[in-house]
Amino acid sequence: MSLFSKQEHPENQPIVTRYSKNPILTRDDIPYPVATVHNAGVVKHKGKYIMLFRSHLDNGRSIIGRADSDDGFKFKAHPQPFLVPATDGIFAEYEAYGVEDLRICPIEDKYLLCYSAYSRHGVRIALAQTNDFETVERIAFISQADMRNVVIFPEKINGRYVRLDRPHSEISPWSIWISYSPDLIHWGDSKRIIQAQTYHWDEMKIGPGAAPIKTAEGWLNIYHGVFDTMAGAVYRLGVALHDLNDPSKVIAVGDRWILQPEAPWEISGYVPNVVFSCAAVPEDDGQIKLYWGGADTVMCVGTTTINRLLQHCLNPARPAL
Ligand code: BMA
Repeated sequence: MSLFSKQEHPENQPIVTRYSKNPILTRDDIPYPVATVHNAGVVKHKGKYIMLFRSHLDNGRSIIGRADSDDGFKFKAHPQPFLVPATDGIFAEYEAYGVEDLRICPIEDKYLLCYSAYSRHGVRIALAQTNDFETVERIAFISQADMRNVVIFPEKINGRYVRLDRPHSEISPWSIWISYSPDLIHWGDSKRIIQAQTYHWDEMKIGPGAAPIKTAEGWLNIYHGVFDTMAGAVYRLGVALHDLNDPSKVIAVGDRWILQPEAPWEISGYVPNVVFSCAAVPEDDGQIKLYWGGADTVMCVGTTTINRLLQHCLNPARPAL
């Protein structure tokens, strides 16, 4: 049977199976005062799952905490936050309103951390790195404002670092762009590669979610898409497939979402009707653990497989642009 045949993709089964004990981390699990736990980066490091989650404080600004797990489902939070806004220098200037939605990208012998830095100047992306999740080194801001949702590919492609990002535009809907860098600091050759689709579940805006996952068929890009309704925006997740050697070439974008708000803690909370992902952890057997924030309030996990997502991208696909 072909990898992408319809038979392997029964319409009536969920693409992502929610973990039965969701939510897996809430503010009640955090040993310091926070209002929410959501939009976490997660990675497998030395056999353990490390989660770097966002929390709103009760002044409405965000910090990043850390929780660890042996199985990827049951997490224990550390007693202290992992990353809070810097207190001096250029980072203090641009992080003053908080740090949000951190993505972890394993590359070479380290982990790159990309997060949204908020300040009176707007939102831009900061790059930091760690080897062990004990010490963090801030490196640089890698965008101007207004930019969010940067994910870096886990290996260099044709000698350059590659990222997906989401600049803001008043003229066209927020879209997914690609950019390249020789050194992680200077980025260019930018190009818009996937746009929101009119009168579609992702018609209002789209943005990168989890760091891309390498498969034999291409790079899987799990992204978020937003639809505006009379009752407010609904955040869902979808998936696209990019060419392995030239990820600016989009092979397919799945026409349908892979996850939408359905559980009570996804439908109601700090911001209702939101599933928002910053992380997916591929396992050696082709399984994927997908992590998402529910209603900007709690952390959730579900499982899917590489094959399932590949099939979904093509059955049926929608235009990328
Ligand atoms: C986006 C970001 C995310 C958030 C989402 C839903 O614009 O702020 O961090 O999860 O809205 O509120």
